[in-house]
Amino acid sequence: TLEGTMILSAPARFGIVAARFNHFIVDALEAGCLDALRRHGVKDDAIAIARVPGAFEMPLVVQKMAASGKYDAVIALGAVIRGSTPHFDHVAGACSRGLSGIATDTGVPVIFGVLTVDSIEQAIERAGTKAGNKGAEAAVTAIEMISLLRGL
Ligand code: INI
Repeated sequence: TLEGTMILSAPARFGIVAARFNHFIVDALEAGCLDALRRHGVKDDAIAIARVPGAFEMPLVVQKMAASGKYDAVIALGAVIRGSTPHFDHVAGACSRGLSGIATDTGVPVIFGVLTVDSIEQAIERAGTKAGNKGAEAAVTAIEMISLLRGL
């Protein structure tokens, strides 16, 4: 059985792409992500954070980071919150579609830490309150994927 662990046997470098839109939520995801990486032994100089205007802009920057060869995993952090128009569907769809092929194209794990929710309350629940912190989960998922890929 080939399985990743949550322990990095050798140092790894992480790219984080964080959206400014809904920054109240995304800042909490980023804090959770950084906290989890640091508590798994990742040093600050092994983490680069790129900020993009919104989730729609994420795929291009994630793709550039993943293809650069500088990172062992790239974590996308954002929050797309449904409004009263179809805008949500375009932004969330473009973001998830755009991100989905990057890992297989580049061989670098891309972690989807983008909330797609119906309300601000649901976003808050997933950004460090009763449903945990999806940014922290994304960090641990990145570590697991790096570990798994190293063992294949
Ligand atoms: N961007 C988000 O990251 N989350 C949202 O909820 C959102 N909504 O709902 O509009 C959003 N829109 C901005 C979009 O990502 C682009 O930055 C913008 O359209 C410019 O291309």
